[in-house]
Amino acid sequence: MMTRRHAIKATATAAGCFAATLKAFSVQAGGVLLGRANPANQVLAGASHDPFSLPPLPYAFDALEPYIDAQTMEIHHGKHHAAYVANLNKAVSEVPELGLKSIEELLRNLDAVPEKVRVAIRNHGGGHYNHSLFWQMMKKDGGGEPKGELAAAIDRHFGSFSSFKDRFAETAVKVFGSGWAWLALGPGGKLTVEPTPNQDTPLSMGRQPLLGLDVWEHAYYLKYQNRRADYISAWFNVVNWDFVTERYASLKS
Ligand code: MN3
Repeated sequence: MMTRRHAIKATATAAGCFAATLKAFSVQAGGVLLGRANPANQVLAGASHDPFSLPPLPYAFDALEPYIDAQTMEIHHGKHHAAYVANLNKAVSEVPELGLKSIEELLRNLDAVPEKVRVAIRNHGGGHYNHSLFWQMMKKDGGGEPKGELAAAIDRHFGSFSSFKDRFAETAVKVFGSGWAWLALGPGGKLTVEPTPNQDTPLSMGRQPLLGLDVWEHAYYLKYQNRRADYISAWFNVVNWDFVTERYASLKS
């Protein structure tokens, strides 16, 4: 016999599953596609009732060689990011209606998340969100400098691209322990360079991440060991400025 409680749970699960299917097609962050609507994503969503799924890496594991090695990318995406997704889904299963919200909605208003899962959503949801962006913020044959409006805004806020780069690198070097360095867009079009600890994201502080650098040791230790500064300067060679520029354009309007 199906009790009322079971019926509610079944409905919530079905709704979560529907939301997952929708998300696979259109996970958006301010108009910018976070996940890619591709067959691999649809298979992931179709095979699971979990509301959140691991987006496929948008390039091969070795695409960022020699700056970021293939083994690091494979473990980073397939183990670390996958674990954030699994733990996020586990937390959401305790409060199924959260599965109807996008990851952006959850992180933008953590105070609205029930206390019993708030830390888990902050850490694992943040991990899922940050990494989903991070993969897109890099590409094969990346690097160089931004163009157009973003280049002008960087000059305006930081003096020049080169002083922005120095400031970003210094912020990333100085993160104590595990965390991220960000270029973020705040109210009134203000650009900031800022660190976050753990998997915290500028999104939870009212700013949109434009560019982020993961400085957890899992992001670089196999190739760079303790030489985080070397990883940071190498990483600038794989930055996908086209993605960052488009993201800036769509978020600032
Ligand atoms: Mn990471």
